[in-house]
Amino acid sequence: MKFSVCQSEKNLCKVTALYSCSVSVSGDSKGFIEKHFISNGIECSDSAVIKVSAIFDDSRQMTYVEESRNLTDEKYIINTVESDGYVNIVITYSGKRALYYAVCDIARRIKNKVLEAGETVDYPLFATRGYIEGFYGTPWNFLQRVEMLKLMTAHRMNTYFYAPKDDIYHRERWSELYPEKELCGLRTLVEAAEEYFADFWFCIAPGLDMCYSDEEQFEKLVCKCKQLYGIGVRKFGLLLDDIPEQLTFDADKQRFSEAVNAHAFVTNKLYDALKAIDGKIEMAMCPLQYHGRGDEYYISRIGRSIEPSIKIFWTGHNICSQELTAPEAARFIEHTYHKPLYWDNFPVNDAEMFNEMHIGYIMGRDPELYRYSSGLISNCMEFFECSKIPLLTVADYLWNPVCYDCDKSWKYALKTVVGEDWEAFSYFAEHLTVSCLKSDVSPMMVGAVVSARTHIMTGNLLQAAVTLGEYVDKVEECCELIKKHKGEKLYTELERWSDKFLIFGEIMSLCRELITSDDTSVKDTIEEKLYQFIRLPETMTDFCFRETVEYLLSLTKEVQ
Ligand code: LTM
Repeated sequence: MKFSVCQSEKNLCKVTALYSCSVSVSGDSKGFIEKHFISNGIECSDSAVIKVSAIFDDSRQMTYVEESRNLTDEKYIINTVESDGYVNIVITYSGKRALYYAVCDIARRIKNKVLEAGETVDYPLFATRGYIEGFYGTPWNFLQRVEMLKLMTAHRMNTYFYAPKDDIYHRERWSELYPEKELCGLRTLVEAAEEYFADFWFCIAPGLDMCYSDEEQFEKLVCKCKQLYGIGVRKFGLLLDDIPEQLTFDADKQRFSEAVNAHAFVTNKLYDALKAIDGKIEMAMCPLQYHGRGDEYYISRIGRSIEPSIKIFWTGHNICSQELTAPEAARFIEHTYHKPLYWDNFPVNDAEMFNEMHIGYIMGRDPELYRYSSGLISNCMEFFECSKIPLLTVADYLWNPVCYDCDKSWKYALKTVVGEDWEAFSYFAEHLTVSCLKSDVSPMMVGAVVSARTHIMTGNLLQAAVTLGEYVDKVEECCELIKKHKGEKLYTELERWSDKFLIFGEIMSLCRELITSDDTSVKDTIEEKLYQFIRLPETMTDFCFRETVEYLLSLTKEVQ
């Protein structure tokens, strides 16, 4: 069955009253609403033109989502009426999280000047929507983690998994308790997650050296979880990815014979131990085999052996899957008796992907996936600022995968992260969308060079120079922007790629010149710059860039 729209919108029309980034709040939830308006950059004053109030309603119509047959506390209605120069907004909400989302939603509409009169009913389709710090590389710091929580929850994600591979206390020295300093950082994070209505999951990865049959080691595992429980953690992930495929200890070999039996044993045992501490604790696990068809021996056996309420991570057909489809998820369910919790390896760019920068948008995820999964968690890049761009598109997809529009979402993400210069920046960004999801990139450049080549082939060199020139002007503007912002956080993370892009810009400018000139020094400089460009390992631009430059060089050879 196909849905055209999930949420409903009635009689919407653009509000015409004068905009200012200020609202006047009344009613029981005044303090709560004001706090979150302010944290979203909206001022609150009693005399503002936009008046906001809220009504709580947890009746069935406010808590039930028909498409997913789920009850939720995230559904809200925004009613906006414009009269006598005032705009009255009434929020009806089913839970505090829904009210928080409604306030963030209204704040966004005010800031982007897209406030509309009428009624909007809104709710998510994916139940679990979030991201995981699960990459290899330098972990984010605690300030960054809080900042990301704020940004992503304001865009209606509800989950964060803490699992940095290079936090030594998460993996390598899993059996040791966190020292006070790190524990204090984690406590701040747990508190921030609570403040922004996110579920915080602490993950532990003992599989590199744990002897599963050793009671003492198991006690250490529980002890570590208790330490985290002490600072407010109520959700735990046991990660068994990227560990030896065979059992290493004789005691384990004798007792379990196969790794899968040991993994099921330790998962269930930890689950029981955590439940004994607090019945409300929830658990997720990442199996040793976390990608594939979903019907293989290991994954079927682990799924059938562990408690049904333990969530199982799954990255799809591949470690980094180009597509995640509903039929594949259905097969996983059939064989494991669990809905997959997608660990989506996008935008992560660690390991052999280190020359790629993934600031594109999410795509290739089935719009119906929410029906066959318990949710989707996006694995981030160690590049904190850059991760915000793809993650914002993931947030959009997860809230409403049926209506997700990747171009619109990407533009919004660029605007939000880059600011007013986002359009100029997009001339650089479009070259950085190569990933396991997407191989065709640089659409603006491809359009310009294809059209310029057509003019050259029909003998219209002047028109070719004009066509290419329009694009080159934009690239030059973009290069100036990159130079101007050098040293800023986002641009520093991008430096390896922007250095290469600046050479690209120089080559493009010279190519424009070459079309109408027969100066051999231009040609020599292009050859030199192209050599520099090619030698840099960073992945950038569609292959037709090099092909076009070489074509132009060969062409002038003939002319001379
Ligand atoms: O994907 C999983 C479950 N584990 C690791 C991640 O930690 C890593 O970031 C990604 C991408 O390299 N691949 C993995 O196998």
